[in-house]
This record gives sequence, C-alpha cells and structure tokens, in this order.
Amino acid sequence: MTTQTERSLVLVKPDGFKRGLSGDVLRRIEAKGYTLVALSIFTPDRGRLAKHYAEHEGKPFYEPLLEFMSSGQVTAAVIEGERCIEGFRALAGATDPTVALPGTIRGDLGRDWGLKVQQNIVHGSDSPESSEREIGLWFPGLV
Ligand code: DAT
Ligand code: MG
Repeated sequence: MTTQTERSLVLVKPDGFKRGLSGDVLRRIEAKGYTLVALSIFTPDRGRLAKHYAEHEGKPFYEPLLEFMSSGQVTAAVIEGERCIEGFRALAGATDPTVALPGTIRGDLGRDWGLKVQQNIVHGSDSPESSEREIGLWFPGLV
C-alpha cells in the first residue's frame, strides 16, 4: 500500500493540560514515530471553538463543549507522518473514555466525570479535510 504524508491537528484539552498530561501525549506521538511540526499553548476563544466544532452545533453537548474547551489552556500541535490522522485517532482511543481501550490516551488517562460533555484529554483531526481546515484555524501561519 502506498500512502501520502499527512498532517493532523492535535489538541491537549483543558482537562489534560491542567493535569500536566501534555508531555505524556507528546511523548506518545513521538514514540509512535510522528514528527512535531508546530506547537503552541493558549486559551482558545469561543469564536475559534465555534468554527472548530461547527459540525456539532445544535447537539446537546455543544454548549458544554465550547464552555469546557474555553475554560483553560490547551496545548495545540501539528503532527506529521504517513496516515497520522488515522494513527493518532488510534492512539487517542474512543470518544467515550469509559470504553476507550487501555493502552490508548483516553483509555489510560481519561474517565467519565458525570458532566454534560465528555472530557477526554485530546482532540485529533478525523479526515484530511478536517485536518486542513483545523490547521488553518489553529496555525494560520503554517503553510
Ligand atoms: P472526537 O473528539 O472523538 O472526534 P466528536 O468529534 O464526536 O468526538 O465530539 C467532540 C467532543 O465532544 C468529544 O471529544 C467529546 C464530546 N462528545 C461527543 N459526543 C458526546 C456525547 N454524546 N456526550 C457528551 N459529550 C460528547
Ligand atoms: Mg471529532
């Protein structure tokens, strides 16, 4: 199978950042063999988050999601490697941290806290189209 180099937008969400898990997440990305292309720490504003999560507008967890994601600092990274979009999603594990498999970031480090939105440590782009859109949104200076 021949594959193309891809980039993915990874976020260590406020829950992960507060718990000091940015290093663990970046370590897993590097241990897997993906390359760090860009790295930044900041508190995202609602406007950027509304664009980032536009596909979820109207869902019951949408407002809690924006509230949670703007509640503190995040570590944002662009990573690179063949099929890294799919590969990072596999490292991250299932959206619901209760059922995310042990060995994955969400399975090892996340749990259900009984809140309106799942706090699951990381975000990773889910397709080449999302990746391009999200990298443009979070790292507008990056070609
Ligand atoms: P993912 O982050 O795995 O791509 P998603 O894009 O479907 O998942 O949803 C974005 C985030 O919203 C997700 O990381 C956690 C939260 N979320 C998703 N579905 C949810 C649900 N049914 N109840 C509560 N929170 C949810
Ligand atoms: Mg998603």
